[in-house]
Amino acid sequence: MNKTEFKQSFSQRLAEKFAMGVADASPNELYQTLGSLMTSTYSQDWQQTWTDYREAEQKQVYYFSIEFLPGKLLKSNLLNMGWLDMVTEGLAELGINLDDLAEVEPDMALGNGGLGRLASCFMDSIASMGLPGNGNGIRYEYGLFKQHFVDNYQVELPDKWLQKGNLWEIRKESKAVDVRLGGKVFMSDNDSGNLIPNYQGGVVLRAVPYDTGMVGYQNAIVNTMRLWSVEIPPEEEENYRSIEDRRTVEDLTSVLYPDDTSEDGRKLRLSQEYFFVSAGVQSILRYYKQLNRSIDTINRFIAIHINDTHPAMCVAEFMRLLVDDEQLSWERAWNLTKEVMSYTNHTIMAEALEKWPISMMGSVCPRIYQIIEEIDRRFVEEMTGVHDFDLIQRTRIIQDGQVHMAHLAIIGSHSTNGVAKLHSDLLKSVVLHDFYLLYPTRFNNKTNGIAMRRWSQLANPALSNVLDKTIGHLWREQPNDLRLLLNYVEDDRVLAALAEAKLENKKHLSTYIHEHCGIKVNPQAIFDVQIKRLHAYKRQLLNLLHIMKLYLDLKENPDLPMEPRVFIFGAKAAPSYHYAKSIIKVINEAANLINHDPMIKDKLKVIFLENYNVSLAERIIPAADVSEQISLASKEASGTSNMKLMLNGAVTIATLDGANIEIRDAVGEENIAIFGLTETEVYQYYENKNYSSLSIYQDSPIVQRVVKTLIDGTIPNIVAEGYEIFDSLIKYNDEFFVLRDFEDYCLAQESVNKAYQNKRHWSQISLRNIAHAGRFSSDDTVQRYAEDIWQIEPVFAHKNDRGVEHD
Ligand code: 9GP
Repeated sequence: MNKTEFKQSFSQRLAEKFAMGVADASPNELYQTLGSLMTSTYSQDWQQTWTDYREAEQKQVYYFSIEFLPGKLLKSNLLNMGWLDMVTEGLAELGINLDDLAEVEPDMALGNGGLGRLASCFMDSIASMGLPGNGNGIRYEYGLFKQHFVDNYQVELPDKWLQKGNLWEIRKESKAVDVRLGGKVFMSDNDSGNLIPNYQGGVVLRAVPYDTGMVGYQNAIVNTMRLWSVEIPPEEEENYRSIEDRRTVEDLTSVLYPDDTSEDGRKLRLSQEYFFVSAGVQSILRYYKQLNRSIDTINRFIAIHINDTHPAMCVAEFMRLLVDDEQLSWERAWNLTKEVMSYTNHTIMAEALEKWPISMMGSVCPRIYQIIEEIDRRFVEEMTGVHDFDLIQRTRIIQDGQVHMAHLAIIGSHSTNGVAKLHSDLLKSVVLHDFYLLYPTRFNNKTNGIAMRRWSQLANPALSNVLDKTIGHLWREQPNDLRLLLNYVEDDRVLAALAEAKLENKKHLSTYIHEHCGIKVNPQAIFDVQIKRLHAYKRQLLNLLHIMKLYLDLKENPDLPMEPRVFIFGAKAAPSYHYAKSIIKVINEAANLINHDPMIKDKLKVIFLENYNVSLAERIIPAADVSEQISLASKEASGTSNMKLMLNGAVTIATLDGANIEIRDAVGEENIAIFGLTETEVYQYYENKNYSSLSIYQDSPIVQRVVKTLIDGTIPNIVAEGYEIFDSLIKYNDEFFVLRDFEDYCLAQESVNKAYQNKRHWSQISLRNIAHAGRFSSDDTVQRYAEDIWQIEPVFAHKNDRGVEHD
């Protein structure tokens, strides 16, 4: 479609849909019109992609994830369709600003953070690499809560993202499946002497899929992200007369991560997990049976990926369908299951490695529990005599009345991977060491990656223009081409252009900050950014303590030679995570104090932006000078904001944790500020049990001075929170070694301050960071998954009527 045709089609579609012309239409009506024009255009490719996969009997991967965080799709779909420039211009000629339409789109936030965003980067990359892959998840009616600050406290409001409808999704009633929850199950012989389950009680619910096209980058491939929503089957309607009964059903896919502080919340969570697992696996088998292939070859056509432990029941559900429905022997079914399944671990934090009480699992999905018991029994039988008793007891699935989901995922699959080199090594040597002894060949590393298109081309047009002018356009398709930028590290014009692009982005962000926080910040200051979930191990507190040090230094000496700094935070705390919410309160109060202290002037500002989400990340990241990646070494599995910020030219202050290590290896020591304990030193403290935050506190006047601001009234309105945090550091021995790393962190900060004073040198460091970011493209990451784990290949060439060909 050319621009003239687009304008015609757009106006015609607007008239058909809303019976009005451009002048009368609201941004939402214009957005709906554009979206519908886009979906009707790519739906041909979507159908064709699917037909190609089926006809060629391509092996496909199904990526099961309880979280997806796509953010907004309008611009990214336009970019991938090859329409972005044409539509931007065409709309402008009609007097419409594309950005105004993009504003209207709700930010699709069906995830909490890194895990969900990674899943969405993968969806983009899988399609863009022409790989046959599908997402499988839950269509939550309410996404991640909206964060507001009231009296500087976090307050959570519901995210009604579906209120105005969702134009990207298609409800596919014909693809619905039934999922059974609760009740009891007894096994008995059928007429042919096979064991079959007899179900008593419980409920049968309808899982209805809503499919969203995952548009590949200018390759005419459109894959599917399938999200399941619960409905009452029409034939069951009469059993759900009361509003309360209906609400119990609807709750199943209503909210993301229901509060798991209560028994009911946890049960609901487990039900959600089984619901989307069962629906997804059933629909895969239904598809496979249409191919008319023997069930024995299913591993050659289907791969199922278990993203974190939440979908680990895929193992048991797949077994259920093969054994109960297809009547395969246990052994045949088990071999197939292991070949089909693979698992990624995303954290070493014990709280995220799920365990479910056997009583709860027995009541939510009794047949699945029986199957897990049998997997566990056979595991113990198989290992007995081969490995020692204690090792078997430590690795079995059912222990102390609980089902260990990570154990199920590892035992029932052929591949377990971590998400950065250090993390994968720690899995082998510490966290999952016992399993590594049992299955050494199953373990591998797949360092995370990011969808470069969203985080550079879409988020940062100013930088993209400089790159186009300097190294040509090819980097847009081949991010490794960013290395060409290294040829310009001494080129003053390029360095100045990069600095100018950064300043432009900082001005935009300053305007946003002024509009949303009422604070004026100086775009010439260092924009120092920490954006991620609020968690003690991520150590936003360390950042705050350093800010307080700067504040006290400035109060003592207002003429202190320092580059002005704006510290920017974006973070949501889990609603039931009290300590994290206290940290938010304290940062907000400190910000209020510092931002309004006339002595500090422009030298220091602290901005905590409300409601951090994908769209806000797209605003903040291009404007960042400094990227804070300061988790305690060994605790952050990978991190991905570190990659996004580096791609946008920010200089990283980092501990040697997660993917920071690979970033350091890529850019070299001189282009990153590393500080803090190494993972080995952290583990030495654990082994020797000799960490004492109190001694550090007593021995270091700086630490004392700064930590005391939590309780001595320096920061107002934080009596309870201040003591809570103070106690966590001093009385409870500082779980994440904040005080141990504090002085080293201050030195790293000082080195950044110094480096920024020489603008040319700073731009050179920034350039090197951009130039080396290409290796963190999720296109490469999914390619490695495809080759090593899923064994899937790109689809064959086909041409659509837009003339786009995939080869
Ligand atoms: O905490 C990890 C984060 O380090 C990683 O980048 C991300 C994607 O792999 O996963 C996060 N883990 C979770 O959100 C829960 O396991």
